[in-house]
Order: sequence, then C-alpha cells, then structure tokens
Amino acid sequence: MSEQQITVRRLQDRQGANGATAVAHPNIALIKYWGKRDERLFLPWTSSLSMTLDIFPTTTRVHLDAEASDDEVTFNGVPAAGEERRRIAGFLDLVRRRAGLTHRAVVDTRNTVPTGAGLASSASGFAALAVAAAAAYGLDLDGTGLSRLARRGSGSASRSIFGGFAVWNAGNPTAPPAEADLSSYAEPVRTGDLDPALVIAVVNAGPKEVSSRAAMRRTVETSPLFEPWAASSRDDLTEMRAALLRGDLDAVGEIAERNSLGMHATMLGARPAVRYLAPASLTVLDSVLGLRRDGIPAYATMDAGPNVKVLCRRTDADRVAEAVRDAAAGGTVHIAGPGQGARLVDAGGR
Ligand code: 2P0
Repeated sequence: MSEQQITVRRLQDRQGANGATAVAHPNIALIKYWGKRDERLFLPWTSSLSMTLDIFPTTTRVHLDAEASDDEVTFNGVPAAGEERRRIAGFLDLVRRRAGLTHRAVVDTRNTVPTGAGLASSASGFAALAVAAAAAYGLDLDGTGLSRLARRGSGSASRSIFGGFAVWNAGNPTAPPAEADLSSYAEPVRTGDLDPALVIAVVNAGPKEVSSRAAMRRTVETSPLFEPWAASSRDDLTEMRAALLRGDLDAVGEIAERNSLGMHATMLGARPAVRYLAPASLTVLDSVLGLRRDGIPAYATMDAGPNVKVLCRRTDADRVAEAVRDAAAGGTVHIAGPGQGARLVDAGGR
C-alpha cells in the first residue's frame, strides 16, 4: 500500500468515508467587489459587503478517488468542460497542495439557481466546494480559513461562507502579497434590528457577453473613473456598517444603490465600455423610484448583468415584487431573505 493510500485510509477512519457534501447560498453585494490588485491570489482593491440569500442553494459533493488519474466534475449531472472544469481542477490543486495529498476527486455539483439568473453562482459554487473539499481532503479550517480558501476560487465566494451580512476585508494593501493573503477574508457583520428582503428581477436570462473577471480587469486597467469609485466605496463601507448597526434600512438602501450605480459608471468609463444594464434594467430602476415616491422604501443594486435586486422591508416584499414584475415585463421575480452560511451536510459523502 502506498503512503498516499495509507493517508486516505486514515481520512476514512476519521470521517467514515473519503468524501464530504456541503451546501452554500449565493450572496448579493451591497458594497461591491470590482477589481483585483492581485489576480493570482484574488486580492481585491476594496473591501465589499453582502447579504447571503436563503434561496438558490448549491450542493456539492467531493469524493476522493485514489485510482483516478484526473478529476471528474459534473454540474447538474452534466460533465464540466473547458474553463469551468479548469477552474475547479485548479482549485482542487490548491487544496491538494495544502493537504499534502495528490488524490484526484469526483465533484458533483447541483445548482438550483435558474440558468442565467445573474446571481453569482460562482459564489455559492466555490463556497460549497471549499467546505466540501476541505473536509474531504482532511484540512481543518475555521470560518476565516474557509473564507480565504473560497476566495481563491472566486472572490465573492469568500462572503458566502457566512450567513446574513458579511464583509470581505481587502487585506493590508501595502503588505507583500503572501502577508496580504492572510488578512483578506470575510467575517460576519453586526446589524441592528433589520428585517430585509431582496426582490430579484430577472429581466434577461441570457449569458453575459463579457465575464465579470474580464470586465473588472478592463475596468481597473482602462477606466479613469475606477480610482475615484474605489475611494468612495471605502467611505460607503464605513457608512454602510454604521447604517446596518443602527438598523436603518433607508440608509442601507441609499448607500447600496449609489455604490452599485457608481460601479456601473466605472465600467461605462472603461475602454471599450462594459455595459451590463439593458433597457429593461432601467425600466425596473424607474419602478423602484416609483415605489419610493409612493412611500415604500425600496433600493436597487445591479451586478455583472442586466438583472436588478431590490432591497426592501420583508413586510413590503410582496408589494415590491408586484411593481417590479410589471416593470420587468416577461421576466421572473424571486423574493429572498438573509440565509445561512456554507456548511457541511454530510461528512460521509458516498
Ligand atoms: C460582487 N461581483 O461584489 C461583484 C459585483 C459582480 C458585481 O463578485 O473573478 O465571480 O471569480 O473573483 O466573484 C462577480 O465576481 O469574480 C462579483 P472572480 P466574481 O458580488
């Protein structure tokens, strides 16, 4: 028996089997992450803050296979290929290096996000993968360690490790990368009395033309608006933390809306411009203004796609959903509340 096989046997003894299953939910940023200062380590230019959702979970099973010569990855039962597969295998390499193991894995991911819903499925995807892979390979990581690990798969995944509201710290910007790597992770944010909902209007379920990764790189490299937005986003975060602590939904919404519109402005300033907002997105934005004129606190935030998420009180969510549904003619609308962080649901995994 090789040394590797003995190690896996030891893992099996500890866990009952050489696999693990984890569940994670997507998150929506109220203070956006847009731009990396280190692409290899996924170190962002600015800190970001999000709400983890209670809908659209991703369930991922990672199972070590001592006999396999390559990783096997399936998404909703379909074998992954190309860039998607390369990203997962690269992430598993990182876990293997840390665990001191070379075993390949069988990864089975089930995603419940409607196709093209514009909800970062990479956030729930890499958060679930980080938790399942860490357990399957025997890494003993706390929330901070899991968040740092998930970050290396997709920046926004660092935040889905935690439930409710979470802030992803950019980490020390003047430190050498290896040191900054240790200080860039998400953690829960303290909030006052809030009963928030995010109403998600899917106005266009088609695939995006430019990936967020490529778009943020182009923005950082070419947009003259990027630096001013990054500076204002740091101020927004300070104000956002205070507003959350006060339980001041209006202030939270106002800051989130301006932060998102500012991010889209930086993209429009890129050369060539990156434009994710579609005519239907603007129609939904108009409906949000209409709700506010009618005295309903509702605030919009948009990500790397045309879909719009509207922050409101849970008690107003049905009314907001109705207004948004009318505006997003033909689109679908979903209501989400704050959800749980990523967690292991089965350390047996078979
Ligand atoms: C966010 N987005 O804060 C921002 C706002 C989209 C717009 O995080 O390159 O998929 O894998 O780190 O995390 C989307 O970017 O990018 C994103 P990578 P990711 O939610």
